[in-house]
Amino acid sequence: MWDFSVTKRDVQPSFGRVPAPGQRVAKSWFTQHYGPVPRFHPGRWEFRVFGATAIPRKHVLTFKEFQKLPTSRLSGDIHCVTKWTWPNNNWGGVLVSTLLDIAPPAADVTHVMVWAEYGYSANLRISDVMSGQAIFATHNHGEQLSPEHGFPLRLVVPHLYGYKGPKWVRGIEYMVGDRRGFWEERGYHNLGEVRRERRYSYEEDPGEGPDF
Ligand SMILES: Nc1nc2c(c(=O)[nH]1)N[C@H]1C(S)=C(S)[C@@H](COP(=O)(O)O)O[C@H]1N2
Ligand SMILES: [Mo]
Repeated sequence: MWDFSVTKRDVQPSFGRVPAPGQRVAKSWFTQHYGPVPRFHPGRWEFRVFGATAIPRKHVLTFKEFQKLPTSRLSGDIHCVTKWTWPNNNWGGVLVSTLLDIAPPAADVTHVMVWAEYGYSANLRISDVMSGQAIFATHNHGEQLSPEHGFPLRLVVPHLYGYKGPKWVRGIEYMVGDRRGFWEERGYHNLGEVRRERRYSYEEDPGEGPDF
């Protein structure tokens, strides 16, 4: 049983607000990524939905087609495992759940891999992206994302650490089992929930706890 007294840190029940467990609020929005910032080629850009789709075919959307998808908003922080948090965001874009409705996964899909430029990837449980708590963001506070922050498209999943939110997203793969993504293969936690401080897979895991 998860007992909050085992951690010395000040665990906030509302992890969506800062301070989240073990985090500090940054004074400016840092950029954090591996490798260079890719150039955007609108004519060549496409978004691929592939893997275990309900209808056994690939869905490929051009940038124009992607821009016609129904948009939504989502507020939520970026929490980097290195302990900075960038709060008070108002993301605009396409909810992952909207895309799941438009290009449904097969019934036995349990996980997704979100793919980005240069082969960056992050694996997520389907339950983490299903019901409107994850967004393929194009905007923050009504402004287009800058290239450094993922223009034209990035994933934001506020209840998971930042590495679960690829910048420069190019597609989603539906999976019938789990596979580790880029940072998950390199020691970052496979699940990465902020409220449970699941940062690195070699750290002692507090185990399953209550949802609050
Ligand atoms: N393509 C790509 N996306 C990425 C990363 C990366 O290395 N490559 N790093 C992740 C990490 S560790 C964090 S904390 C966030 C940071 O987002 P920001 O640079 O917009 O603040 O981006 C995530 N998305
Ligand atoms: Mo990060």
